[in-house]
Amino acid sequence: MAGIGRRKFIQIGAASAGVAAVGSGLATRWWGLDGNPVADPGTEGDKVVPTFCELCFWNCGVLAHVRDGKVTKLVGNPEHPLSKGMLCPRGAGGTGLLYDPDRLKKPLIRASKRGEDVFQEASWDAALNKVAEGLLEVKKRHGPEAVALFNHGFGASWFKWFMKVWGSPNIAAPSYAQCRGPREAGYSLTYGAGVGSPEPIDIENTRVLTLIGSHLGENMHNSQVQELADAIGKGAQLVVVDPRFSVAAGKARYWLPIKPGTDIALLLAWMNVILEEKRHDAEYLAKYATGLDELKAHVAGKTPEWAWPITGIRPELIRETARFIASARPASLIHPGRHATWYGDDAQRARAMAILAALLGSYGRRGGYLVTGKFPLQPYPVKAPQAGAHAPVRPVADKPKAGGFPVAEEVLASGLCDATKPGFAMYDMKAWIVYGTNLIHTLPAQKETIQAIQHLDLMVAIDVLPAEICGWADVVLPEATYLERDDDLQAPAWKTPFAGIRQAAVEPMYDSKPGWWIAKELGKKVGLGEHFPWKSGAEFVDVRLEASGIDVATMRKKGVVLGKRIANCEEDGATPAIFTESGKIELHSQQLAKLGHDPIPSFYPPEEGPPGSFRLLQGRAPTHTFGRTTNNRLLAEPYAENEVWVNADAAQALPTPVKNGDLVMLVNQDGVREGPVRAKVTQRIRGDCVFLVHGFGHTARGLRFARGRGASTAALTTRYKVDPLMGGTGINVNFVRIEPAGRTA
Ligand SMILES: Nc1nc2c(c(=O)[nH]1)N[C@H]1C(S)=C(S)[C@@H](COP(=O)(O)OP(=O)(O)OC[C@H]3O[C@@H](n4cnc5c(=O)[nH]c(N)nc54)[C@H](O)[C@@H]3O)O[C@H]1N2
Ligand SMILES: Nc1nc2c(c(=O)[nH]1)N[C@H]1C(S)=C(S)[C@@H](COP(=O)(O)OP(=O)(O)OC[C@H]3O[C@@H](n4cnc5c(=O)[nH]c(N)nc54)[C@H](O)[C@@H]3O)O[C@H]1N2
Ligand code: SF4
Ligand SMILES: [Mo]
Repeated sequence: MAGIGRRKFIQIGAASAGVAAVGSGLATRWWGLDGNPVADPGTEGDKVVPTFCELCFWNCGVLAHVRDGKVTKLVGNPEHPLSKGMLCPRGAGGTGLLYDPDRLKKPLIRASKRGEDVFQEASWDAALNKVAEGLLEVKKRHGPEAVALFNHGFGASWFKWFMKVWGSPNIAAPSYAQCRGPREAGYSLTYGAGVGSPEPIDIENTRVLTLIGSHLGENMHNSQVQELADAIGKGAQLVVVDPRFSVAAGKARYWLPIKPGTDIALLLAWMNVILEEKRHDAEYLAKYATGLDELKAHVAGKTPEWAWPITGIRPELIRETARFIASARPASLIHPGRHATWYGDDAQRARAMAILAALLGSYGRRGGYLVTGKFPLQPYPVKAPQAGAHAPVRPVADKPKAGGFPVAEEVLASGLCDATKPGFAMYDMKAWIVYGTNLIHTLPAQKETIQAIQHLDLMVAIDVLPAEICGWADVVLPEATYLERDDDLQAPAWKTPFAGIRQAAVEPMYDSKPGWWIAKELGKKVGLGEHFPWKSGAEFVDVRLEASGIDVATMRKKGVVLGKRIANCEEDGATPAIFTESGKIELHSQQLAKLGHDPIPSFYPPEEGPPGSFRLLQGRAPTHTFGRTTNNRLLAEPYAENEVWVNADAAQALPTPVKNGDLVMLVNQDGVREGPVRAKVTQRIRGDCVFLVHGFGHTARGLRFARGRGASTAALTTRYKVDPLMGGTGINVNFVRIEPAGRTA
């Protein structure tokens, strides 16, 4: 990858363009992937096909250049609001997935014990027959609801429809209980609506941006990083709260190296200063909020001096930053974060952030939280399941028998996994369909996931790569990648409503098939064919476009249509989107009081680890998305394996001191050993924690490139702490010792 270093990707500077996003190809030479030599990913195509990206879940608009039936380069669609002409490095490297020589090529049927990863190739007919027979058997014995769908990614829509007509409500994505669920709950309790994705925040126009762990710049959600660069270019200031000196911290006016797990104390102290010094937006709160008196009383003693020994942040710095944050209101944005499952008290931390945002009057105001809208699209005319025929009868099985998780608004993936082990829920799961999620690396406590899988009668994995989860499946179905398939239309809520199209740039390689086809054929085989009337993915989309009054040819040529601009903030004439029962922003939550939970967040100290251990923190690298890109040879060039960040003084004080670049083993509190992994010895992290990028340390034998590279955060995450409000699984409760590589336990 001549000419492109890591630095170039992660720069967030005054220069407004460029940032994280790269407009053109990644490399300047040919790169060979076994039998799939691909032209220089900078080569212009003789055909350009607009579509949208699936290297992560942001779904940016892409222009795919095609020459001689091969995708040569991927660039951002300038008309698409999420990419604005630029892709992040992962999106630009999408051909590394399309031409990955390790892709799943044919359907596979298990030929040995579960988990041994031994399969026989099969025809689609044979593989789908096996799935259909298994599903019908489960339905006969245990009811349709005993089938669960785990899914992540845009292409899952076809399989969600399958589940709907099949008659099971047990559909979960790990992006709720393992990711943004606590945030959604915290904001919902406060404003009556969760944040959603893409986040409706106005980074572009903010004057002070406060990041509480959200490591933008490493976390590469494209438009957010572009807006961040623009904002910095226009003089916006950053306050970064992170135990680690993140990329964003490098651009910040203030870095608060907080003791992990103590953010609620800092947030309460900030509120204390803002309220005591009357720096809050009293007029806004009088108009829109309730519970200010209770909040004032609650934070009265929570002074910066109180928070100091808890957080490790000096009182003067807490005061100064509180004043600084308040000085920019309402264009002072407390970023809501995204991956919030950290310590098990996460919904309350998110609520504290939501309350602080309200004190600043930034919810519904320019530079804060915006009002967004969806492009109105007509559905494809499908025959809906009839109540009593196949519509689900039993409720979702993700909650414990005894009740619990009163404010969960989506299905918990971890809850469905629990419900597969007998005795947890009102009924057990007997079959899993797993679409685009590598549950072995994604749910905490791998042993529990595997235990659950061993209770199943049938497990089907639909994937593009032979990920760990495929190794545990009975049947593996190879999906065509996003560049080879048509999918449904996208129309997320956004500042300007828009609709985008995914269309195949090239034919599916090998014997892979698009999701619309797999779901339809499976539907036919289980006797539900009438509910899958579409002729193809493209026909499905065209019918929707026509019914919605959108010109098909224009959409297919441009890739995106923009809706009417809407008023996004109070300054434009919109009212803040408050949907609580009281109709007000609930600084004090009646709902939580009734449920017997703290109506205003309180700080409880996180449990400490064993002596001599470090708390394990996890995050992202700019060129990777979890484990889904770590086998992508193109994206591995700048970052092929993760490294463990260790504080320099702490590394020196270890029984066997560790130098930068040394190979070490990580041993967690339950004796799990991971590595060898290189140590990044640095002053950029506190001494009580270490940091690893998630997604490495693969064990699947088919991932010939990624296997064995780096250390697996998933393997080290043997413990998790469940959020009592919504069931999220906090993972920052694991601790590791650092040992020299080579020493055996
Ligand atoms: N230990 C630990 N666990 C975590 C996290 C963490 O930081 N640490 N992060 C959490 C977060 S924030 C999230 S959102 C989740 C994400 O977790 P997942 O959604 O499981 O994401 P990946 O691990 O990337 O797995 C995606 C799978 O989809 C496959 N895939 C990729 N593209 C396609 C496609 O087009 N079609 C199909 N059918 N399959 C495809 C990939 O090969 C891979 O097997 O993990 C959570 N779990
Ligand atoms: N390149 C890239 N970008 C991505 C993704 C990806 O896989 N790759 N995934 C996307 C997805 S699905 C998600 S959910 C987001 C995740 O990205 P974020 O929402 O930013 O969430 P995390 O990954 O949990 O954040 C990790 C940061 O939190 C810090 N941290 C850890 N513990 C604490 C603490 O107690 N307090 C504070 N204040 N900080 C702490 C860590 O040091 C690290 O810098 O990224 C998205 N963007
Ligand atoms: S942020 Fe990057 S990886 Fe995610 S959809 Fe956009 S270009 Fe693709
Ligand atoms: Mo996530």
